[in-house]
Amino acid sequence: MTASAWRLCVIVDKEHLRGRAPEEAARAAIAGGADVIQLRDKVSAGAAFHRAAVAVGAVCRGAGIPFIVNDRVDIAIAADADGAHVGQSDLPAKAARKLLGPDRILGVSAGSSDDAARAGADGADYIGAGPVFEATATKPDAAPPIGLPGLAAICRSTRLPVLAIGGINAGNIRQVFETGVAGAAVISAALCADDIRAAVRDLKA
Ligand code: TZP
Ligand code: MG
Repeated sequence: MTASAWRLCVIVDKEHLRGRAPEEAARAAIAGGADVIQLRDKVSAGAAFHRAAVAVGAVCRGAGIPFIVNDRVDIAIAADADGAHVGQSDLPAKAARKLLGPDRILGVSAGSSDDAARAGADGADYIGAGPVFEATATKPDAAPPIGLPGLAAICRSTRLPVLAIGGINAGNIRQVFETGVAGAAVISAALCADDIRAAVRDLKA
């Protein structure tokens, strides 16, 4: 499945697991209908991040769902993930592409059409666009929200599939999809729920 077919990406974020194992959260998200899983860990040392990547990767592979590692291209490759996702202040997209090779998937965050154009030229397969809505506690360093008009502008400016991110929940996801995005990515709307599977099912519906 290429990124253009991803409707819902669930980001399994170490800081929002509420005591659950990352692979357990991934399994529940997949059961609810997640099309792709991304593992994000801003706090652990490399050993723990790698361990989690291997465990989540095994769950995704077993379910036939693509698995992406956030930030750490080295861990994505070592854990044999399907790809990596880098932000504007991470390893530059061109360098990430060089390490990933032509076949692994590269996602790049963009807050503007200029960012998206550069990402495309540097080898991105998809754009993570946002934050769309007011930053949640999941990303304290998030830039100001681009809003639905900003998201629509990015969608119009690129031929790459766009995954919207930032403050997306079951109450606003319909509007998000009206902008022309290929899909949406969520952290809290899935992970902060008591029942991840049910929350993801609601988002998907
Ligand atoms: N990048 C832009 S906003 C964001 C990231 C990783 C956080 C998204 O988390 P949530 O809880 O879905 O708003
Ligand atoms: Mg990053």
